Amino acid sequence: AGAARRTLVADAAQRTARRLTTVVGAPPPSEEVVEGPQRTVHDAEHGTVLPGTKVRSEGDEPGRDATVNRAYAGLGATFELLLKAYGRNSVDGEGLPLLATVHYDENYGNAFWNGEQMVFGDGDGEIFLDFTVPVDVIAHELAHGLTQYTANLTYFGQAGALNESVSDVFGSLVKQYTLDQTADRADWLIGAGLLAPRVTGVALRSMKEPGSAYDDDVLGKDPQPATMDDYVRTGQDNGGVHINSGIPNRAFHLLATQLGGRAWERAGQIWYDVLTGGALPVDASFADFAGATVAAAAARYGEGEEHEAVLKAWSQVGVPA
Ligand code: ASN
Ligand code: ZN
Repeated sequence: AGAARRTLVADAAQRTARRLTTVVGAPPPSEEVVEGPQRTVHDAEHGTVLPGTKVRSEGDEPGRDATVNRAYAGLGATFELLLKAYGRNSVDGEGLPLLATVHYDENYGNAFWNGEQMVFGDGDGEIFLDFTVPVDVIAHELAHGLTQYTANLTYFGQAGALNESVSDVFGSLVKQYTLDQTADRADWLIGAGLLAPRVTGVALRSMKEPGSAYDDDVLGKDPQPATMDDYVRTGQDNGGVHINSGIPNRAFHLLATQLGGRAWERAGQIWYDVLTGGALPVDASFADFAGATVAAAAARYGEGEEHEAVLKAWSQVGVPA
């Protein structure tokens, strides 16, 4: 069954009807049935043992811990974008259960995907607040799972910066989808609301204006370049994966705003097609990725405005496509 034919069966009555048709020997339904997310949120209780204590399972009512509830909702929002926009059943396409741990360690100023689950720190309250606050940060971590199960981009150098950028792209798209924002109305920030009040800055990163997210005594200045002219060669950060991701991030922003409308529709579809298309090498360079987006745009939409806009966006950031 094609992606468009998948259906979300939410209510028990339909499930019962399906069981009954099976009992009387009717052929199984030809459509793949996606049941919805299977979320579990655990609490590390400020330790580092994973996954920690289970505190909320799929279908449970919200509890008293807002961090748990935000993580649960963020996993749901990411699952929903993947399903509704791209017909994908969870990050692996096969209904992978989504597992998150909150309250990881003491004053932990980060969040990550460990290859199997998401992990969120509370921040120290001085520089970072709770990492479950921005939905795009939750979706960013989950998108590392999506990349792992698809293009599997190596987490180093340009491929690593593409891996990071893909997480920012789908992180931002989940936020835009949740708010039903068009590309021109979105803030294109990653981690807005995450910086403590005393930090001079607005977010972790800006896809629209890389390098402008913060400029602070403690954090320093946002090191992201906006074009290849300012590409950073460094041995830090796996070869600058969180730095040079500014370049493909801005290419996506330029494409989405050039096309207009909802960014997860055409721009997001092109990026999703590249990620899942099976033609991208795991050690892809920016130019490899750019070329793949041009080919994906032409394959899905023909050589019209989408194809033109993709070529223009990469040229604006100095990447040959
Ligand atoms: N929050 C970071 C990220 O997801 C953690 C890391 O450096 N991998 O990119
Ligand atoms: Zn990341």
